[in-house]
Amino acid sequence: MPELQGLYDAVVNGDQKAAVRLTKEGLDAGVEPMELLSSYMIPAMDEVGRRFECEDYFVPELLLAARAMKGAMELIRPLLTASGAQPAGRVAIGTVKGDLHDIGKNLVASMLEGGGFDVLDLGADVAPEKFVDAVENKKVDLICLSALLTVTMPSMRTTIEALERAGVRDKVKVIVGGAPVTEQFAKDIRADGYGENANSAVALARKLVMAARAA
Ligand code: B1M
Repeated sequence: MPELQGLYDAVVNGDQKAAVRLTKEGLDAGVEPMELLSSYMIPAMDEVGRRFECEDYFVPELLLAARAMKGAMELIRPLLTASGAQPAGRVAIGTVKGDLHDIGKNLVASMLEGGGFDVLDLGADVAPEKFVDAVENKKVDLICLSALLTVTMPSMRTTIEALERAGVRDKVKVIVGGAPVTEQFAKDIRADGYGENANSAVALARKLVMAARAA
């Protein structure tokens, strides 16, 4: 069994090569992909955030850590995605306008794919009109909005307002998530739900899409 604490250290230290090597070793030794993510990689990103807050780390260190995380995620992502014969629903996902954080959003997208959803990933810094376009032209059942900054949370509200103005709000369910987002905030902006993490986002997506189909 590889020394998995090294994976935590590799992400904290922004050492992409080591992160990729240790992830591969862990997977080869039969460690579950979710175990690598939730016990080592996500706690490592939390530690990076903590160091940034107390000014031990600055933006370059955040970027290196993100690069290490993304390198390791490239090995994990295909294992989270499964090809269901019948899609559970069609989802458009994106990080809202002004916000460049995409690691959590990518993780939610992979888990949704793994849960059998057909996922249209709109990327990061996504303008409200792009979500409106996805409802009007791509026939999505569900929109997933991610935000990591308190200053970009209002873009979630703006996106929902844009859907309302375009007259398509009742054609789609909207769920929101990301570290600063709360259940109460989701209610305040008239979202249909809040996902605390990638797993709960998939469970909620399934529940909402099934309820909409049954209605
Ligand atoms: Co930024 N950053 N960052 N950053 N960054 C945070 C978010 C911060 C908390 C760090 C800190 O101060 N402790 C802080 C935000 C403070 C705040 O607003 N409350 C911060 C800041 C301030 C900034 C800048 C402003 C820094 C600067 O320039 N001075 C700047 C903003 C740029 C911008 O977006 N306009 C900035 C930039 C960056 C980088 C680009 C360098 C890099 C991002 C690279 C990338 O994503 N491609 C970065 C990083 C890496 C972080 C931290 C360290 C890690 C984020 C991460 O990837 N976490 C972060 C500190 C932290 O989170 N601890 C920080 C791992 C990821 C798996 O978790 O994204 O939370 P997360 O996703 C989770 C859940 O939240 C949830 O599921 C996921 C899995 O459980 N989830 C959903 C997410 N979306 C969901 C959607 C759902 C449901 C669940 O349904 C739709």
